[in-house]
Amino acid sequence: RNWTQIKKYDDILFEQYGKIAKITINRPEVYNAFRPKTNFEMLDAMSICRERPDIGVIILTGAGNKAFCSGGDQKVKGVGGYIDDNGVPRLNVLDLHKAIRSIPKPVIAMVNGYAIGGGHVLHVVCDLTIASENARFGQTGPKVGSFDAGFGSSYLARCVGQKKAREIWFLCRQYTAQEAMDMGMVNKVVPFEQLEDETVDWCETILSRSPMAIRMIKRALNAELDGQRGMMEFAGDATLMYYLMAEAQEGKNAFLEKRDPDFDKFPKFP
Ligand code: 1HA
Repeated sequence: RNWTQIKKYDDILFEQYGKIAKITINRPEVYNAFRPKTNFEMLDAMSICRERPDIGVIILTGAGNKAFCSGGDQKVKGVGGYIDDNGVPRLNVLDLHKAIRSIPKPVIAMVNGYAIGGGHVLHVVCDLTIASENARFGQTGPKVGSFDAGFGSSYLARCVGQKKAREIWFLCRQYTAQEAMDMGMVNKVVPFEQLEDETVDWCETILSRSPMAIRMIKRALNAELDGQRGMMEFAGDATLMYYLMAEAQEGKNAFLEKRDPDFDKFPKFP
């Protein structure tokens, strides 16, 4: 498969194949742990994906066959966060979580190995997860001095249930891909050699569906968990659809033409 580079970065690869974008954390020497720079680069790539009409779905993965992502890079963990190039402590992976939730296109985690700690949260936050048989899942926070009480807890519990979510966080054990699938946090498990083919196949099926319908479903499923912020995103898309209607155009045109709007001519539905 011929992936072409969209933009060059230091910590990630950012490529495209047809309407599919692929973001690959490219730090295999630390099992694709992220540092602040990695997250800034992924955020930049996500905003490019959001803007580009020729991209309909995004794959998130890790380089190599050992790890999807092992969470925050413990070598740069300082006091108050992960230290960036300017000495500022950051937890900017949380901004990536927000971007994954809010982009109106599906984001698929292609888990090719360990999804551990903050790397586990990353796959949880994605819309779908496809894993290879060698993948391993688990949280480590309470073992290494951390926790993610955001989507890494609340959305995890929506996926696997409250009891399992507490088990995952309290015990910090590792789970096989099959166990993760049985729990409801993985959509499909395939042999490693088939991982990309299977993921691209899922992407192409999604791409053949109505983008607006998929956008609204993602918004609605998010809104159920995201409170006022989720309603805002959902409502924003309702406004978008209203602006596409002649009824909304009539209001604007009447204002510009300095006349009263005539909304009577538009159909009323029961
Ligand atoms: O909790 C949060 C946050 C919460 C709120 C807001 C923001 C957050 C942001 C981040 C996080 C976190 O991510 S906390 C959790 C941090 N991550 C971990 O605790 C996982 C650490 N890694 C492991 O447990 C294991 O490495 C492993 C289960 C993934 C693999 O084990 P294995 O097969 O025994 O390999 P290992 O030898 O341990 O690792 C291979 C190489 O990768 C090692 O390098 P080497 O010593 O050979 O030079 C290892 O140091 C490196 N490595 C692995 N994970 C990390 C790492 N280096 C830096 N940071 C890592 N996370």
